[in-house]
Amino acid sequence: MATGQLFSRTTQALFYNYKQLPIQRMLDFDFLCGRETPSVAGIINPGAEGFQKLFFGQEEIAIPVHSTIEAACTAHPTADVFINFASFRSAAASSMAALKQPTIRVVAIIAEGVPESDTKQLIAYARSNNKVVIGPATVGGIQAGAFKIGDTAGTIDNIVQCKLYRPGSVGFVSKSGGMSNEMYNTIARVTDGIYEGIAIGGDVFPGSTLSDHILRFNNIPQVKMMVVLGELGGRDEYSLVEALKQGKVNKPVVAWVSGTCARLFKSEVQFGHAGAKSGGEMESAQAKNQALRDAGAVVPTSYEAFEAVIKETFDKLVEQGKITPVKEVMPPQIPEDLNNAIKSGKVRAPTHIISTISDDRGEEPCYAGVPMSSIVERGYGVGDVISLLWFKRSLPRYCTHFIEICIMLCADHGPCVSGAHNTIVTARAGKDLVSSLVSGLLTIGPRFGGAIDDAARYFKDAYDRGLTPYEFVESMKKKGIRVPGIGHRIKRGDNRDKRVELLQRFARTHFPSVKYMEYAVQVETYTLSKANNLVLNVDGAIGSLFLDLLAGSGMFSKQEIDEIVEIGYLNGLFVLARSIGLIG
Ligand code: Q5B
Repeated sequence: MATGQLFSRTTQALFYNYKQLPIQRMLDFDFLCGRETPSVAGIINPGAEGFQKLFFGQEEIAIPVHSTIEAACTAHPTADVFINFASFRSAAASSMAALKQPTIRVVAIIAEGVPESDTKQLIAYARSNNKVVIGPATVGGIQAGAFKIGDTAGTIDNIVQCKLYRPGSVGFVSKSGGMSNEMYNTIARVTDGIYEGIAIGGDVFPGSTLSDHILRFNNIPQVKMMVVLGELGGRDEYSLVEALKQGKVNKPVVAWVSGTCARLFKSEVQFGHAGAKSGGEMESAQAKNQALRDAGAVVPTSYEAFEAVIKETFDKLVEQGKITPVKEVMPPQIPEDLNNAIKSGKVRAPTHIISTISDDRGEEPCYAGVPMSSIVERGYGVGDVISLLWFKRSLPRYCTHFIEICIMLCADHGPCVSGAHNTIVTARAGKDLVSSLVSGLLTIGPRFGGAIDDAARYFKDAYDRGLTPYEFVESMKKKGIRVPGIGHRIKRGDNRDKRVELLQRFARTHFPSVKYMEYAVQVETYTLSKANNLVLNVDGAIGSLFLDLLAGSGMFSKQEIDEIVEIGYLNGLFVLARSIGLIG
């Protein structure tokens, strides 16, 4: 890298603390400039490791994330700029750790409020080790067309407007980061643009000074003139005055020290920055402007006249043949982020999923249109929630009560049934709750708990077709299909399943009609004549009673009932219920 140059088109940085937006802005700037490699080589996110997906133009790239500064520097030995987005509490320690890495050459500290004693130590270490600190309390800096620190120069629109995607002839340094954005605009309007711009930060003790950068710019052949924006407070501008007096700067310097309005106040005023307060006459904007003028800088009479003198100086250099204004190039278009484009109404995108039951777009989630607060205020139970989320309607209380009874009765059936057995074995093998639960749930099928839907299907078909229990059972036998909902390994005709009895009692009391259940009982009477274990089991009881619920409640059309039975919702009741026992 040439003397004086801090950055180039191949400079790469390590970014401390994962901040998606400024990193993406750096990568967007890279793309705008036509860089071949991303300017962020790695991210340091204390305690985290892996990758972060970001865009480089239209392409998605994975930037490595490291948990320590040391690991990042080892992994990316050519990344020599450290961009520190740590808070003011940890910025000093992490900056010192970075400065101590042999591969790191420049450290930019963004945080405001870093203790002055810490900054002084950083400055001392950096100077004695020939390293550069930019900041603290800065937005950073930019080399046009080459490299940008974090949020410098703001949005892509602003960067394009200020022509920062290609180098111009002006070296710019200011204390204020916010004002540097303003100045990039001003300079782009009246010159061929910025070559490099640095905001040194508003603290009393900046890591590098206005004169450090002016002297550096003086050694960069592409920089033909310099613009300085100082501010009241501190004596930094006087080191520039000294450099000018000693003839160390041989390119035109246009300067303005802002804060001349301070004299309008009766007492001392602290402006935005920690360092922006005049400690005495020497530190006033007026005194510093005069000193710079006396030392040979071009100093306007007011900030308003700053633009005109920058233009005059630039035009003179063009006339003298010292500047050949750069040829304009068209930067590429940065693809817009989908979310932003949608927000601004520029594009529309189809949704991936449509949910007709849940809606979390408003202030509170809704279940089938019923806000959660109503669910609580109306004293709804689990049965009501199931009725909303599975059946998209509020069913009468006797229906939702029936659903709750099904869940309560099927919650457990001893440790030896397939699901419980598997869950217990999995848990004893040391697996976690979810794995143990799932291993049990996966046993639910036609022979264990998963016969409710088939029971509903076959009982409905047989009843609706007017088959006698005999015709139904024998036709099933011919097909080699066991009647779903009939048969149990333990229960017998003389040792009925209590659950079945309880469900039947409830339905006979509350349901307007139990025709399907009565049909199932007739089927059971016939199968029991064949073998004593061919009882109506709990799956068969729930399956047939749910047909009665759907048909008798008057809340479902015939088509909807056919659809529910065909799709198969009802095994879900057993899954839900048995999860309670398996988790226990
Ligand atoms: N036979 C349940 O079998 C069981 C027949 C049949 C006509 C039938 C069996 C069956 C249909 C599926 C069903 C849900 C596997 C069960 C549940 C929840 C649970 C579980 C728990 C809980 C029992 C002996 C003879 C053979 C067969 C004939 C059997 N079933 N004929 N229709 N349905 N049912 N599943 O006792 O002439 O000797 O060849 O598949 O409804 O899962 O507690 O464990 O809460 O956890 O082993 O209650 O019925 O009888 O297979 O040796 O058959 O009966 O054809 O005749 P078994 P098998 P044959 S409730």
